[in-house]
Amino acid sequence: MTETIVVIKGDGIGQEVVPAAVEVLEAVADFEFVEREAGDYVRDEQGDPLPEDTYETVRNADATLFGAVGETAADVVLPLREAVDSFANVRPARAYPGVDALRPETDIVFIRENTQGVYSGIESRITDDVTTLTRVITEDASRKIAEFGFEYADANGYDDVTIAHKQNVMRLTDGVFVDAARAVGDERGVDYDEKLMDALGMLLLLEPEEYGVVICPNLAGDVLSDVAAGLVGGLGLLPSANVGADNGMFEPVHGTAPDIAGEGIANPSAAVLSAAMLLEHFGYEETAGSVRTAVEGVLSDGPTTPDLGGSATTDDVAAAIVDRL
Ligand code: GGG
Repeated sequence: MTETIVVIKGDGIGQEVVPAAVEVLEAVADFEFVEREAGDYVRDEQGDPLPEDTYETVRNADATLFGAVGETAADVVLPLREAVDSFANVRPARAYPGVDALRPETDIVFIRENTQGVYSGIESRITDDVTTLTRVITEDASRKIAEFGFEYADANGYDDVTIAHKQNVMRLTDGVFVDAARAVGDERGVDYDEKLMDALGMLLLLEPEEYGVVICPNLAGDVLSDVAAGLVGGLGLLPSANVGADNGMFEPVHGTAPDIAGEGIANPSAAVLSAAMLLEHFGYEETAGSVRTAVEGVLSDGPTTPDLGGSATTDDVAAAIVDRL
């Protein structure tokens, strides 16, 4: 069977790194690619950042490869995660040989709850002066992400599982989150650790080697994974998978990088590593492994883009990865 992959480049450097990832996928697999549009520029051109056709195509495809969007993240990324029925956002932050990482011992995977928390999309303007945001946390979704996180740790050989929360302040919502996650850990009879998410931000910098899998509510996962990107060499290195039961969306953790967009020098590694996660999603483990090895080889031996100290273009790096395949 030929799987159908929707390709959405989005804004800024999404336009540059996604074609690099598609080039790599074309070199190793036989997918049918269908291009669709979304993002700030689509809002500016058509009035709607996420056309109905894009949403439906993503919903009915086998998987989506997504780049980045800017101001329209809430109108694009969140509905698309819902379209692929994604409950988990997997964000590995790993240091690679040859990359000048602040903390080369970092190997942490953030398992981010992908549907709730302050990203539930319930905001109101009460008066000109007063706005509110509703933070939704359910036991069901918290159990589901914890089960996924503990299972991920077990399947991928991580001994350290940490539950991140802020239950001392958000007593009810994070109370439900941490109680559900604890219950899953206890039922499985495995060791786990708990950390207040703000303290964890500091501890990741001081002792990243102490952390393996971090199970966290939505916003905490978004923030902490960017912190960890700083430990391993920057956002150009972090891929992610929005995991659903039968569908998925794969996107670099980075945003649109307007400061370098259009220059052709964005690091495509995060997008290519996201493509490797897409291959894994279909069970093509060996092919995913060879893509990862090719990326690691290029990160180690070059060429590299300016964010990693080199002078190569996005296309140079993509070509070097494909050469190794
Ligand atoms: N590919 C990453 C991207 O588009 N980021 C925009 C953003 O702010 N996303 C919010 C999120 O990941 O929840």
